[in-house]
Amino acid sequence: MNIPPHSFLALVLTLPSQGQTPFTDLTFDFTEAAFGTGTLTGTQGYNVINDTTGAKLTADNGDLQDIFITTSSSLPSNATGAYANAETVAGGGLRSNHGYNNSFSSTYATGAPDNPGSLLSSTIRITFGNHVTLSNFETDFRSLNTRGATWEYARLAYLKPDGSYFSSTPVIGDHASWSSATNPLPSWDIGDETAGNGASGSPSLGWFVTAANDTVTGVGTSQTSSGGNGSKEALTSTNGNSYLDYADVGLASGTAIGGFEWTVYVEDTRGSSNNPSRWTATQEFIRVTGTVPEPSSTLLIALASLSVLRRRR
Ligand SMILES: [Ca+2]
Ligand SMILES: [Ca+2]
Ligand SMILES: [Ca+2]
Ligand SMILES: [Ca+2]
Repeated sequence: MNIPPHSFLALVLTLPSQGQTPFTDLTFDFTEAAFGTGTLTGTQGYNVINDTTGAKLTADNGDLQDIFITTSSSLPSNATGAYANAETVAGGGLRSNHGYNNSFSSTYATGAPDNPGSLLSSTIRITFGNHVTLSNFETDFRSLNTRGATWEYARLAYLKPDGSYFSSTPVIGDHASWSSATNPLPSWDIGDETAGNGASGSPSLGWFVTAANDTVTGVGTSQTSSGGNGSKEALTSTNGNSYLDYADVGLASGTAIGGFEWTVYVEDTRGSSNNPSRWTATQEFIRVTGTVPEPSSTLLIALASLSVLRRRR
């Protein structure tokens, strides 16, 4: 090819902008072949949408990766056997496994107090390629705020297109402070629970917490035990349905988003006589509406091609 670079650039810039192709309610439950099964580490990308037609792919067609999943965790350094990891499972779902693998006495050095307050977390962040724009995102979970000897709770966040949060991260604090923070109950439109026993709902734009804390009883004694599951453990009764959607977090219909992030926490509220405390929480599906590709991608791809062409000259 013997086109002077400037002429080629002019040609690229005058190409008509490629139209955007809408897709509606594409649902992924992580059983799709692209996701595979097994432990996730770092960031992994998946090609699951046809970038031209907007259709869900059944096999890799070689175009761009559309969904990216990033996993991370934080473990208390004083708690032997604390763990957190994430995996895609064969039956479907994106699961976090987290907890304290050892009995209390094998977790801490001799003399550790009841309710040591150690906190672990497991974070899963889902984002999308630049060629994907999103105008709706629905998702569902199970086992976010489960009863047991330790306190399991979760924070869920919609992300702006640039990956930031819509509002600052809600503060939950430890088991005791959350009890006082939610007594009297906050004025959330959903999530009212027993006064003084924590609460679940949307504390601020883009955020939802499942953080009832009467899931554990006897905190401060030598042997805590199970209370009841949090009322939003599986996001039932959330504005007329049983999954998370824009209405649950104050986002207007059609709001552009860039992704979603969820973090599950376990505060070690155990007493010295407790056994191991192991947990899971599972994202069952995501359902997305939007377009491919974004308006500028034709130009970006063309410019990338130009760059390749120029290197080859
Ligand atoms: Ca794709
Ligand atoms: Ca759970
Ligand atoms: Ca809902
Ligand atoms: Ca549900």
